[in-house]
Amino acid sequence: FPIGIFDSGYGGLTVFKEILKKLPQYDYIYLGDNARVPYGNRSFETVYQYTWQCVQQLFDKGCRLVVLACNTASAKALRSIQQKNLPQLSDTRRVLGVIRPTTEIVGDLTQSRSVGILATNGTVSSRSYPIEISHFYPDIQVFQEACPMWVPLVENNEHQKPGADYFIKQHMDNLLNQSGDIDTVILGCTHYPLLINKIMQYIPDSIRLISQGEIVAEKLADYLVRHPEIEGLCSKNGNYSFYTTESVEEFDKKGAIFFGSQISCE
Ligand code: DGN
Repeated sequence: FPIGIFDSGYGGLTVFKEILKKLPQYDYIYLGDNARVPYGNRSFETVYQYTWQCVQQLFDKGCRLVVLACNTASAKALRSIQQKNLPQLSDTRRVLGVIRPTTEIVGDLTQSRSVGILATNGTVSSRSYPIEISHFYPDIQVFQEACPMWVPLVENNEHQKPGADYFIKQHMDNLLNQSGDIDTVILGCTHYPLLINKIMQYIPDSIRLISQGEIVAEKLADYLVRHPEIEGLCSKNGNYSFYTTESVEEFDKKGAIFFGSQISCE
């Protein structure tokens, strides 16, 4: 069976790209819910409904393991899917998110024990990052900043233009003004790795920026080693395909910006 990768749109392609680099031997199906993106400002119930519908689509296409390569969906839908939906299914299905893998390693990265989170409104208001980090590392202080303008900047391909600087500086100032001790900042949204060069212009060199793609890929590889009963279900032909709930032409065009190479979507 292929491994499913879900995102509200294009953003998860930044994660999928790294998963493919690390684990090229498996088959994958990527699904972007571009018809209903962005999820960032939607309620818990709506994000849960949309995410579960898409996960079911991936199950219908044969996936037994699905990665929610979206922070907002991981923050607002993952727990309900794991606790409510999966136990009702007759066979083994697993759904994983991107927040847990990132929070697990943050304690190894920060010296000052002060960590910043940049994310959508939805992820910030869910408090998933501070809650998860406090489970693993009760000594770490977490400071959050929601950056609602950043996803539209990237989606409209404006993120490398001068207009983007205003919004990037504003949010970096807001985050760093919360504490002078922050030495590690997590890019807690799939779109933000595309802003990394600009973000670096507005922070001191001493601050480390963490993109999730590689971390999620690394943790997925670990997961498959630790769960041979799931790994054994995954087909290994190195094939992958893309699906969107919106325009195929648009996905091929914009998706390539996130994925870094040509896409042919269904
Ligand atoms: N993929 C979403 C996330 O990582 O939070 C960003 C896009 C969105 O739905 N707002």
